[in-house]
Amino acid sequence: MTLPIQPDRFLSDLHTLRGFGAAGVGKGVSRRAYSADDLAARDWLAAQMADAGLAVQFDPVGNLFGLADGPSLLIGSHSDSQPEGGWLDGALGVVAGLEIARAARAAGGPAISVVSFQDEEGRFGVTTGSAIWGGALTLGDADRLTDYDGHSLGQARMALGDRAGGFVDPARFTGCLEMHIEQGPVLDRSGDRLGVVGDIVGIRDLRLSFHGEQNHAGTTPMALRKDAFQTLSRFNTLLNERFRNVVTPQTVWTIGHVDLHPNASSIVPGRASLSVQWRDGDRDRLDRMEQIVRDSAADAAAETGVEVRFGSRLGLDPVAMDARLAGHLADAAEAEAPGAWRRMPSGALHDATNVSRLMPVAMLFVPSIGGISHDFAEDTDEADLLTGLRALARAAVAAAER
Ligand code: HGY
Ligand code: MN
Ligand code: MN
Repeated sequence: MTLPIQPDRFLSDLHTLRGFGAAGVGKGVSRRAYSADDLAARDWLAAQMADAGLAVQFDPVGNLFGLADGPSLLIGSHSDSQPEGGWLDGALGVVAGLEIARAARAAGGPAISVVSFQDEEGRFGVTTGSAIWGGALTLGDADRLTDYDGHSLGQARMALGDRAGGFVDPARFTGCLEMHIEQGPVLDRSGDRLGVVGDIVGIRDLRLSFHGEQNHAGTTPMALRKDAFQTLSRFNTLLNERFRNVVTPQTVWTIGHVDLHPNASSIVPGRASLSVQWRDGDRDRLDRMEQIVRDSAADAAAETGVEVRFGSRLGLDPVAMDARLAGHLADAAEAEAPGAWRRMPSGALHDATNVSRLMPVAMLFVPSIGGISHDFAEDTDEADLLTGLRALARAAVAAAER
């Protein structure tokens, strides 16, 4: 059976969703979890789900479900964004789920439910909303996580108001499919139109801070300084040197957030707060890297006479996708893009990692132009968005038939 998906409606909905938090140049968005734009986007999605005949349910963290009656296949992703994000990261998978659920209902089956997870982009944690639903993170621990402005998740989710209901029972779903932009260069460079994900890498994300001595930048002799930025710089040098013996060409690590205090040109910085994140497909390597991070921070602090403090540390282990569901995606990819698709790992994290603790799950990728994502410039050719939608719909029918 072929579902009566409507490409124009799907593209129109993607553009409408992009209007919530539209920012920057091109098609960029800024729709941080729990912001007014995020909640407005969720309310709009909830209305589309209701129009599609799905029962709308927000859970206590703001994960939004559109539920079909009885056992169903779950399709979705997330609708929050990075501070400078693209219009497709997460949104593509949610809107594709919505379109397939609508088409399936019009066709009289199969039963498809839709989800938009909350805070996948880690304002507070790492894939926070699905991590809580999947059991990787307790709601109590999550509530204590803070963003870079010091707001806690517990405070932020009060903005849900009376939207918040109970958690959805995962047992009602037979499995889950997530479509996503690749967010990397592999498909764009190879010319393949689709990617079927085999594994998703693991991640560790650690916050730490160096505490030195704030002082006058003109009068404080170099030998007497406790400069938190110099410690940070030394830490980064040690890290890159020491990682060399442990990493593979696929391993990645990033110091993506730095807050220097008080951040003024005539003041020796007294404090540097930062995030260190690393990703790899091998759990043991992730653990060995963590030891190097902690040792390098301690050594850099000792060499420069400052104190190091370690803060929250979050992590998700590498996971494999379900072979049966990935097989349906591979069959669908071959049908929609004959000879122009590949199996590949995911270097980005996805809600699918957490959902895999609850049910079989698999992922489909479409190309990212220039391999660019987590940037306003992120985009994908319309033809590729539609090839992805058709393949996902085809796989959903096959998965529901078992
Ligand atoms: O960072 C990630 O991999 C995801 O896009 N949140
Ligand atoms: Mn995403
Ligand atoms: Mn992302």
